[in-house]
Amino acid sequence: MSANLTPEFLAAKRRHEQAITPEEKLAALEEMLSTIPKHKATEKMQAQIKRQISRLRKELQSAARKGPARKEFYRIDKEGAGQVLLVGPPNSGKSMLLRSVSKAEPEVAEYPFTTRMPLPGMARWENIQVQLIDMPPITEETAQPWMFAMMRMADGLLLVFDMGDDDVLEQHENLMAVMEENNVRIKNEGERNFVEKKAMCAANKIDAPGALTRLELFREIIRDDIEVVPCSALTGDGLSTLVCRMFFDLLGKIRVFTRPPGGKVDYAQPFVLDKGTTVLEAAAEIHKEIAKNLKCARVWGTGVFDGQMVPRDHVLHDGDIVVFYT
Ligand SMILES: Nc1nc2c(ncn2[C@@H]2O[C@H](COP(=O)(O)OP(=O)(O)O)[C@@H](O)[C@H]2O)c(=O)[nH]1
Ligand SMILES: [Mg+2]
Repeated sequence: MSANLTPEFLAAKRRHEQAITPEEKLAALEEMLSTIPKHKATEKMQAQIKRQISRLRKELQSAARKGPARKEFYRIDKEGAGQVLLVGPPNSGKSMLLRSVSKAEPEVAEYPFTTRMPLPGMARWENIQVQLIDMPPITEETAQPWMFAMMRMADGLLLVFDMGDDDVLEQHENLMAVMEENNVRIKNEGERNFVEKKAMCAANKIDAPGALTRLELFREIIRDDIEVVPCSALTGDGLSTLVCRMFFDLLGKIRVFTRPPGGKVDYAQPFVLDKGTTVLEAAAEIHKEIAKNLKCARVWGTGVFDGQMVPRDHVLHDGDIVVFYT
């Protein structure tokens, strides 16, 4: 049965799909109702639109009763080695990336603006854990203050771009412009005058036709201090590298293991520390009492011979095993 939907109706329907606020959705639904051809074939649809309208009106009324509209604000408690926000244009594969590296199940779809709210998931690789937060797309039209507030709270940003899209260079330029307008800058080791965030880039959809050529062009325009990791959320290529690089480079972490004198090392339970942490600082992070009474330590790992006695200011490396003596 053909419903003979008009272009006006289809345009309103598209607006509804892309609407983010309840007000925008309501306006689009009302337009859909007024433009839908009124005949037998569309009765079901008409009824459905009416139901959606009345539900939204109710929602808006009860929100209004609760006083002046509260500014949207989200706070997601940090877990794992650090919190990394997935930032990018619509459809670059942010949600699919999160699905592929964690147990979180954000909606993935080929139309834009599927994601409306931040959604966390834990990316795991071996004993590494990084908290990722899926976000709505960031564009001139959709940017909202809460998105930049979340960027400021995060430990790092993962810029996700679509190497399958011919517009990727323009999308990159737009994203940088919108972030700049909202006072979020990407950290440059040389510049110190701004509130800045560290960022890395996932060059996603590397499986798509022509992606490798676009990747070359993309590398030419992206700031050269931003690490680019080619990957595919679809095939899984590059994802373990991505999680590792986020841990070591973006968050700047290392894993250190301790062993009670005479005991065994538990490799599943690393202590996650900042790069550059000394033996004394590590002791303080692990247990205040140990640091207070620390006499010396032995280290197995990088730059030492096995079990070497080291001073308290010895800098630890990823994978080091430390035995503290108090
Ligand atoms: N070929 C390919 N398609 C992908 C990849 N990642 C995501 N997609 C597709 O791109 C579309 C948008 O994905 P989604 O995760 O919803 O994008 P988001 O808007 O950035 O969250 C969906 O149709 C996905 O199936 C990828 O690595 N390769
Ligand atoms: Mg999404």
